[in-house]
Amino acid sequence: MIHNSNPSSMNERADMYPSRSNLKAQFIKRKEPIVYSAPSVKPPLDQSLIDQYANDGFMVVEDVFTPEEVAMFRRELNRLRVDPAIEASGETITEYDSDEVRSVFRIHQVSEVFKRLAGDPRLAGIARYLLDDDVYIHQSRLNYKPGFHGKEFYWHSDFETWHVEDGMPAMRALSISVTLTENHTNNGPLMLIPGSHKEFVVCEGHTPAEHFRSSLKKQDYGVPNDGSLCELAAQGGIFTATGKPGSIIVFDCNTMHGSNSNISPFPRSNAFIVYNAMSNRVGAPYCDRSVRPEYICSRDSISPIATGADYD
Ligand code: 6CS
Ligand code: FE
Repeated sequence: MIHNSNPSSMNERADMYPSRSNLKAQFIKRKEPIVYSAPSVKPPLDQSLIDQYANDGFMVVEDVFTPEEVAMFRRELNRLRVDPAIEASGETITEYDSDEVRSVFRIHQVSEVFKRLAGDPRLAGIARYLLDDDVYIHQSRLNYKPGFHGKEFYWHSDFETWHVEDGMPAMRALSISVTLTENHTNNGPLMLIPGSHKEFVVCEGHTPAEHFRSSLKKQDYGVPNDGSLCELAAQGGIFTATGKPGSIIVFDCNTMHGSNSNISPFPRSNAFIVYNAMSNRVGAPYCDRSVRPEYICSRDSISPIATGADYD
């Protein structure tokens, strides 16, 4: 695999991570830190977890939320799945081969429960520490992955999509996935490739118009080719993130991840909150397509999230 440390820019703006252009699949060494806070700053979690995050690109923390909080999240999960206002808005994403609900986006705006979750210091505090900046919600969603019918999320780097299609300049964002049902080996848990966050994987092909209409159901562009994946997996292996309800999986924007279809009877439903640094606000897409809608990528509603205390 070619390692190109200084690719030609495809846009007038310095595009240090061009992808889906005429470049062949290749790796570009990550330029940014992973943990932005200085070592002298006391982390909100055990240092061993921070070290794991820096090295692997993710960490799993169990028992973050109580069973009562999880029960509240589950009630809201079920309410939003059939919320007529959301369905009427056209923002509900269904599976490509059924009417089963796959994802509901911008839950931090349509739900008081998940707005509080997004601002909860147990999440936002971790994001602020790792990104060493005020943060805003770039995207939030519920991925339902229902029993029997929940389809896969093919391997991808979120940053590759957020850079190319949303104009996110640098790797200074992360996702926190909150497990709302048991995530076990049989119901399509998140799989991550340790160490993959250190290489930007250039993807081949061009971004179709209104790509989100298909990519959120089944992603065929902005995915690494087999050679790139073989190399990453050979280096880092594949980690399967299992956890009881109320756990969190924190992963860097550039960590390669995916999840298999769920043919078990047990749903694997998680909430995802994506925190972006205020200094890394999205701009014009790096691809020659129009911007994605607000429910997928915050653009008009960018403001630092208040601390949890402001939600009391
Ligand atoms: O396009 C996006 O922003 C979404 N796609 C995937 C597969 N993960 C990140 C995000 O939800
Ligand atoms: Fe993703």
